Amino acid sequence: SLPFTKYNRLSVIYGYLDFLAKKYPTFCTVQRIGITGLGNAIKMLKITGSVKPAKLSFVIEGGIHAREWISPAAVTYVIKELVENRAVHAFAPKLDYYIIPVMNPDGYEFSHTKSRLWRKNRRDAMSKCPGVDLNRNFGYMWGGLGASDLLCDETYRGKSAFSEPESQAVRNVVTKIGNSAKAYITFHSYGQNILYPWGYDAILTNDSADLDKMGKKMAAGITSAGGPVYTVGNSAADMYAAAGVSDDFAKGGANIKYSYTIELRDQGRNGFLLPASQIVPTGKDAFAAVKAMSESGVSEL
Ligand code: 0X9
Ligand code: ZN
Repeated sequence: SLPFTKYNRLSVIYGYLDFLAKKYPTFCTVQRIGITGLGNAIKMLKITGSVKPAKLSFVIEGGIHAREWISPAAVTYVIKELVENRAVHAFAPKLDYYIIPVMNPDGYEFSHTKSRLWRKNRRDAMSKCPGVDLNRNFGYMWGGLGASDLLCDETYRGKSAFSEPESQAVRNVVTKIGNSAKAYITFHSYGQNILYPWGYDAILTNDSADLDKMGKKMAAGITSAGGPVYTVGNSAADMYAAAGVSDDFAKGGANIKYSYTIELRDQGRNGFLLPASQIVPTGKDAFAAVKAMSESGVSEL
């Protein structure tokens, strides 16, 4: 029902979410969790587990960076597997999934229509330097390393923590779910890395051994499904320090234990311009990671 042979525009992705909610009303609902500066809805699909009330919740978010087209595509593929292939009933009846495939709709559309390598949102679209890096705008250690206070920079953090409707929307979802939230995955590209907090500096959490173990389970799930090697490690150590990222907020601000950034394919050969022929294979990587987490001990906590 959704073509995974090409990168779909926002309206097509949203149409798919609405279609699922209509076709599977007993366990799929679409919510508008926010509205962007340019008036686009920020939509979330909630997939409810068959055992009610579900004990645990997973939050999955994609498309925070406009040009990383594989992220919304892979997250949409995960949705397809969970819903249409009934994976959700098979391995995760006790889980509720809250999935936001395109967190930055204004930027995503701009990268399709005007500027392919756009990263930020489109705040002050008419100004000389529009846009806030939404992955520097979250309110945990906001304003630290790797987060610029200069409007024109690619990593501009915004005027204040949670100044943007997109980050506010995600914060509100996470806060509303509360204690049942056990996992948070934000999908990006590229690099093939599974990264865990902290991202604001090369400091490990007290439970980093648990996060490392689960990260390795996800990486093993990906290779078992036929995918490539994904590295596992601390965000700031394996990549670079960046403050105000969404998974740091999920971990430190919302107390979600298993919080990760996953950088999808590839390793730089195509970079952000990953060919559409890679959508299905990369979607399989993402699904294998979600599945590994869903099947793990998390569900028994
Ligand atoms: O810089 C980012 O926001 C992420 N990389 S990307 O190339 N997709 O823009 C990395 C976020 C992971 N966290 C840290 N490295 N601190
Ligand atoms: Zn990114």
